[in-house]
Amino acid sequence: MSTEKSVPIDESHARWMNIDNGDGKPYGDGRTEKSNKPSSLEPENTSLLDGNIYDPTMLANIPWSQESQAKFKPGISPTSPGVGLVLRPLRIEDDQKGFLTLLAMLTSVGHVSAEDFRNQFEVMAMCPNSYYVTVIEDVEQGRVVGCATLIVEYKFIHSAGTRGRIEDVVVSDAYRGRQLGKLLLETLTLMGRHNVGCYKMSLECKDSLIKFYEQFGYEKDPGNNYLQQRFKV
Ligand code: 16G
Repeated sequence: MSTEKSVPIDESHARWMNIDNGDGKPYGDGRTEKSNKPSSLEPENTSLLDGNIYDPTMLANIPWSQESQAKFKPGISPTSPGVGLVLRPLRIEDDQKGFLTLLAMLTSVGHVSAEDFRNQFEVMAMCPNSYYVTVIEDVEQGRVVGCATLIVEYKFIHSAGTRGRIEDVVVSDAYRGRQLGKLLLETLTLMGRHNVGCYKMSLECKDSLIKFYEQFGYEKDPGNNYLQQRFKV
């Protein structure tokens, strides 16, 4: 996996994007009329990434060093997250495995139909190398018990660099104490830094969680603030 700043578009994503769409330009973020969607995004073609939101080999290629390993007692890793557990990209059927219920432990999920889930999944999957929605599944239970997302933004600044954001980190209450939040954070931070080549990574969190995120190198940026406004949708 490349550690260069510019992220190569892997072949499967190039096919998702249908880059060769006639005018030589890639499609946008997919929020276009259905008729404008590349044919590779039609439901029968969701198998291009075999139902995954991103290429699972990304996870096998994370440089899990001694330093990372030292943070976990007992030792776990992206490829070995614990007995009966698998760490993997979000899959198109994960709404059936409690993914949305898990997110509801973080914030309001609202009404998301099966079609809404699928549409949103496909929009994300066709943005190349951008939405690394990652889950931990309890395979025996067939339930998603933890999740976190690395979102990559493409910039003109910083030598046309990339910035990573960690979003929507949740571990089911029943699985607390198994280092799963730590595992997700270490995995996605390494992925953003080494595999994607982000020049910066950031996240938003409550005061009570600052200590937790500091373990992975995140720190307050004195003089900079997080501003927001909210809209009724
Ligand atoms: C937290 C999450 C953020 C999520 C937000 C939802 C992390 C690191 N931060 O800030 O990703 O989007 O909560 O809260 O997981 P909201 O519904 O109030 O925006």
